Amino acid sequence: MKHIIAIFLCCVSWSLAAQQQPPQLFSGMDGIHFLPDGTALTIWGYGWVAEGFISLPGPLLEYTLDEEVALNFTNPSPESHTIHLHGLDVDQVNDGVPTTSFYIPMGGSMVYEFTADYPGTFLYHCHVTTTLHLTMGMYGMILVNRPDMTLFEGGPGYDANVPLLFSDLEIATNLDPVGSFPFHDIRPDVFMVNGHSDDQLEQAVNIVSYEPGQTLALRLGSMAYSRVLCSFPPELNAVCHMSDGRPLPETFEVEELDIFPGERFTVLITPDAGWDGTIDCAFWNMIDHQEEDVQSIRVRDAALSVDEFASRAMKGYPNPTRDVITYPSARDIVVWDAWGREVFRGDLPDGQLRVSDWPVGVYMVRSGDGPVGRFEVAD
Ligand SMILES: [Cu+2]
Repeated sequence: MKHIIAIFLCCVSWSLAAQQQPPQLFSGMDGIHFLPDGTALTIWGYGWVAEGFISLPGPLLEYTLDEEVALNFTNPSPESHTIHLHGLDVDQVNDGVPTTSFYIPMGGSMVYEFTADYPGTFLYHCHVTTTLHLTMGMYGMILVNRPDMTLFEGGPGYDANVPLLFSDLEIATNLDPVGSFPFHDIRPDVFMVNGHSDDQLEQAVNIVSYEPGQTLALRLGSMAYSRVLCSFPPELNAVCHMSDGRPLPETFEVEELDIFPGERFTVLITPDAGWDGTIDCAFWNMIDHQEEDVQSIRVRDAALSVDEFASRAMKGYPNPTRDVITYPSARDIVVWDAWGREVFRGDLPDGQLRVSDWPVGVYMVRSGDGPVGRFEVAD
């Protein structure tokens, strides 16, 4: 349930903020992304100005059907960027393709304006030297929701959205973007769902939880270089209703779903009570058709106990925190801030990390060579 609650909270706080002043997105080229082993990798990407850091993927942008959207964007980074609104029916000047509209140069700001006139699952990405800027991390997902929680007019209802954005990157490119040419040599070696891989997907916050009888709308989209093949176990009762932001003429029960770069699908699942399993997503290289990796999205009944699966995650309590966070393992602790700067290294004799004078933000923590976790210092 935590995952779903987090999504709801995100929507609520966004819409409250929108009534006062629209939030502002920024682009940056000095972001940090943590691989499952804790290695910090440079990324380019998007973040909220109010939060001040770049996330991978970029922030989820959620709008209500028929909303007149004013997407504020500013670019303090040293190169030009744009926001291409992939799949949305916007006019040419707001489409973010620089050759037919405009670049946002270093120090520039712009408002992208459009009407959210179709419900569905969409994507956004930078359209400047697209191949490079994409693999560096400049992308995110857009949802346009109907207020009555149906997928489209006359369509089925659902209880919550579950955004699932597939992507990949090549470590060598992120370490040396200038040396990435020619682009067709880029061969991804990190494969992600919502920016997470491997053990990170097992952590509680990334598990898709459901209450028996609930119907979840999986919002699947791909920003990967790879072809992504997802397998849906029959216990999920998965039915595909939408493709690329439009209702399908005929729905179909999903066992396997191929998602090619830039595609989106909306799949409703109503999992059987008590089920705990995975949607396995295979990443296939598009050039030589080799299967490179499988990432597993855990789906589980919210009533099942939490401890059995979260043991590999570095979990502290409470999270978010303002004063102290307590960890079960207390030796050889390293903490980084959202910019990848090491802010703590050492043991915690009483298991307690004191953060009362730390800036508000997201931090990564690792114990020895063991599990990696993430916590938030809140206001
Ligand atoms: Cu860019």
